[in-house]
Amino acid sequence: MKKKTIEELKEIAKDIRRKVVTMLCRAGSGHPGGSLSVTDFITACYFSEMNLDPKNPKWEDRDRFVLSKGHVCPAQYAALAKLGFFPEETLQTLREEGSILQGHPNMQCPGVEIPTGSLGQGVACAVGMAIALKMDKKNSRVFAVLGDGECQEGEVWEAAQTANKYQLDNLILFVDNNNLQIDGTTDEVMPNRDLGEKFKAFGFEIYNIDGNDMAQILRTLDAVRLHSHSTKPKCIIGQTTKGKGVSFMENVADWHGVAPNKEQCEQALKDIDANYSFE
Ligand SMILES: Cc1ncc(C[n+]2csc(CCOP(=O)(O)OP(=O)(O)O)c2C)c(N)n1
Ligand SMILES: [Mg+2]
Repeated sequence: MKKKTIEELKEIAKDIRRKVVTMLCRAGSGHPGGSLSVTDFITACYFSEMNLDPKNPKWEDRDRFVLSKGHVCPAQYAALAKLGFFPEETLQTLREEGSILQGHPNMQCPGVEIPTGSLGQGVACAVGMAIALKMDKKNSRVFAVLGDGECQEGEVWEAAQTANKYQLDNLILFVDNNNLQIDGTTDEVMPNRDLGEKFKAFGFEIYNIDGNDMAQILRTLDAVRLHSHSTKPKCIIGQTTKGKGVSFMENVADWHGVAPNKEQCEQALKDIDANYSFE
């Protein structure tokens, strides 16, 4: 596949944001804030970095993507549909009974590797996948996305210890560091600053970036792939904005798990089209 330009990837991210707000508005429920903060990283992974075959989702040599903060699956679903894992019309069935697109990802959805939603579990599964790939002498890599609030879960650190023990250089974590969780800032609820230092202490190679800057994300993924010669597992700490790209959602904790109504959706689409808060 021809490498996409930064501008093309930004356009894809924009379209994913549009799809996220439209899907949530239609469903009347879901999690916009954390879906919009992680959209740029998801776009870079799916449309530039990972080896996948949408026509053969279980291809043995594929890279694995684990959305450990599973509540933001609308962004993942939009990416999978755009790639052709399933028809784009299916996005309109988000959260309907019987749909393959439930409020948290499950394996009825082509491209989903493991059901997630119980915070902390996805990253532990990602570690298991990375170990299995090494045992099978595969070159595939595992990309896992965590929330900063999720990093309050003990299981995250059990997984991190294990990744260090087995020197899982095929594991790339992305922490979507948007400083907010379900009902407030991480500082208010359970302070856990300096996540980079914490993962470093657990044996990871750390990359601190602006997680909503496509150019920085791509440079970092290049650096991980081309220039990292250590056997350490990798962790990208992406500083992001919850609700990124929608004026009235940015940095507002209340937009964690509420869907926009029709008028709000229209405004959100206008903001996204106008590249609100992007240069
Ligand atoms: C084990 C577990 N406890 C609680 C929840 C409820 N819950 C869903 S999202 C969320 C906040 C997550 O915050 P963060 O990881 O920062 O994700 P963000 O939405 O900010 O991206 C919580 C507590 C859950 N899904 N799993
Ligand atoms: Mg958060």
